[in-house]
Amino acid sequence: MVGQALLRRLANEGSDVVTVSRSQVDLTDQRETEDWVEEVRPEVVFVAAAKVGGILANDTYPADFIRDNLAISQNVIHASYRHGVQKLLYLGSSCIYPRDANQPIAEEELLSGRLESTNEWYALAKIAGVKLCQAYRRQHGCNFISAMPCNLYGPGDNFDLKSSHVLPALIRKAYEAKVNRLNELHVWGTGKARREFLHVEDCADALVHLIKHYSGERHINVGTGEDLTIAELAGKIAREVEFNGEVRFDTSKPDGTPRKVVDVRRLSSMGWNASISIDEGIRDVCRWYRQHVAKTEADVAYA
Ligand code: GFB
Repeated sequence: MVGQALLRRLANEGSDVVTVSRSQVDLTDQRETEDWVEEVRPEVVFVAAAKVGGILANDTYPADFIRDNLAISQNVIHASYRHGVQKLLYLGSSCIYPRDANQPIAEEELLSGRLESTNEWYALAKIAGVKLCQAYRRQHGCNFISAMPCNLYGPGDNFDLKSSHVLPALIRKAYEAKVNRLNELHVWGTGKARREFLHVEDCADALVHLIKHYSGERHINVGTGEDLTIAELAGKIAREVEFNGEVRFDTSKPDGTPRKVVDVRRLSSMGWNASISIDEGIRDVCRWYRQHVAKTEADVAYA
């Protein structure tokens, strides 16, 4: 999702953009990654590739999340160093911060406390990626930077209910409930957990801003600086989809981190702020979902 958004964003920059699909190069494979970077010799690299998923996927497949993400980070960063990449931006996630970090979470909170147990494997791999960038900068003088976005969403998101994040999951559930004339929308957890959501087009724009204007060792938060409860999010999605039934909370499912809203003052002081509101973003993704994912006749009729 981030890679596709970056391609759309970079189309306005006049850059020669090179990509490679997962079927052609497995970034968890050191040899394949090194060979590809050596052949292409990019000047700039965005490391948006990762194994990602929502709370359930993270909790169910800890080995995949830590192994694949460590391997991708190490292979891409080392190959970029070996083959003279001039600038690299590594994408992390706000889940790298301690579960009970002070809110809004400033960059300095990294490694100040215990991680959230549902995603500590993914978080550890992402922290290692940030540290790799810092270490290659210190030892080899590489201009490698890191960005920590909050929860991302947008066109091209994953709508599979077992592996998706909350926003696409609730859009799908609300549509299916509406189309099948169900009375209830099932939301995991208590609904009280708070999350910050950034539209992927905003994220891509921020990443391009950072690659142009930032060259420091410190990772930089990327977000809107505003959050809402999962119950409020479910309400907004239900209204957008015109689902008029009841929202039910399944407290047998975990809430995860109680709150993670990032402090965006550093990025803001560099001249970048998010521009897509959560309401506009939900509308945009619902439209995208109707056009690209909803396939049943009833869905098409509703669209
Ligand atoms: O988006 P999500 O899976 O990821 O869940 P995290 C956010 C909140 O939404 C949790 C609740 O409190 C979930 O219990 N939720 C309610 C749901 N209904 C649903 C649903 O149908 N599906 C999902 N998926 N959640 C992930 C991390 O954490 O965030 C990753 O596991 C990564 O490592 C990513 O950092 C951005 O925000 O809890």
